[in-house]
Amino acid sequence: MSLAAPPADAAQPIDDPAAIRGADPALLGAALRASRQRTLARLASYERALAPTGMTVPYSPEVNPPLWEMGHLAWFQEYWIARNPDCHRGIDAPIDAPRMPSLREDADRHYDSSRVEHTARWRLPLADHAATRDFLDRTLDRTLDIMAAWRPSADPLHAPPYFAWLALMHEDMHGEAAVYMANKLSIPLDAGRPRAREDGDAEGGVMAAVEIPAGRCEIGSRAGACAFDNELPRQHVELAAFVIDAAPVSNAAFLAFVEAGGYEQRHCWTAAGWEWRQRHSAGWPRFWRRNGPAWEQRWFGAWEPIVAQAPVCNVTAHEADAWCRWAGRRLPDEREWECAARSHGSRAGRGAGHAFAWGDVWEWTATEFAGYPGFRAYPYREYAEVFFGKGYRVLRGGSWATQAHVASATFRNWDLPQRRQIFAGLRLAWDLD
Ligand code: AVJ
Ligand code: FE
Repeated sequence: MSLAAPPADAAQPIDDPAAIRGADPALLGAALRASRQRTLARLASYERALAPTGMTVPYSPEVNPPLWEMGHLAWFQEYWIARNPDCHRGIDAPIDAPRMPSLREDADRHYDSSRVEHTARWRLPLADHAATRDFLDRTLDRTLDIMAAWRPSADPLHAPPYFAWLALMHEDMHGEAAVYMANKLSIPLDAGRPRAREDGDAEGGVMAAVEIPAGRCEIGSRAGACAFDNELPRQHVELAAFVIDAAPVSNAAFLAFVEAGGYEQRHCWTAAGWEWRQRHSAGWPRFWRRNGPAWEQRWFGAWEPIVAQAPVCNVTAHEADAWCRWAGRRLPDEREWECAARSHGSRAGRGAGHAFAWGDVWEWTATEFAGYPGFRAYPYREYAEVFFGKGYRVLRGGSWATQAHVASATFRNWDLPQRRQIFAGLRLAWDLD
């Protein structure tokens, strides 16, 4: 290991998705601790806002009960690490080995997301705040003990404690969920905002686009290291020439569509999109409102002026599709997005100066979520496969609320096209002819 100080702008290994995917037990232990600090800080904000109502929130398909989320984090980590008899085998562990008992007798009954369906989570006799905290603390202690005692196998490819990485990614994905749920529920939270682009024009258009010539492109993750099953197998794809914008669509550019009456023009919308728009009487994005001549956006309960050069956020895939039709463009498919991000992008350099800037909002793509050719579910069967072929759309990139070590050019996120609680926007692509 080099002891030279890294340049000031270089990502630390703990923040670097590639480094964390090959991390040793010490770094993963430190990362799990740091993520837990963030989890607990958010929990404290929820406590302040929701204690008067006993930590309950109204039912919505877009959120989970906060204490269920917390118990689920503890359950997940314990299930894959302390309770997993084959944890030490990392990526070679068999999937179905019976688990050792949990610290909580109700753990599998209450917190296993594949056994407890979404509406049932509101009806469970859940542990209270103190007991849930205790479950979080004690399961993390056991994980950290296992990391401290970890003996890497002789084969360096099999050395990484895969399940510690998986639990880390899981905690951070739920960490972002805690942020978007707080935004939806108007819970004040010390969180950021998508960053405004510095090199857009006055209307919010961006000056440059990236031209990708026809050819072969590699997508997906390397087998053998820590990766999600849905990123495998790595493969070559043939793409026709296309152009993709250098940045996501801005609020100003989206507003032009709103003010041109785009939400009233049937021809801008797909059939499913128009049905959605009618059902919700939507006239603009969910968290916007008009205030005299100005437009405002609600962030964590506070109304703020819309930032023209910031990317539009919290739109559905239906709205993204409609904006594209109106603009005479299309959404990229996910392979185009990954190809552009790999060859021209960098999340660390998001904002000005990069040919392909990403990482401030998730970006809807045109792709329906499915396995790559040759997909094999492993090891967390309920992570991705159960969502294939059910109308979920792929999102790429990451938002300002995505923990740095989660967001990589290969990472695939997904949600239903009508969802708008997540920090999702869009980017335009078009064919080159
Ligand atoms: C990858 C964000 C779509 O929230 O359903 C958390 C992440 N999976 N626990 C989701 C996840 C299981 C997943 N997304
Ligand atoms: Fe989960």
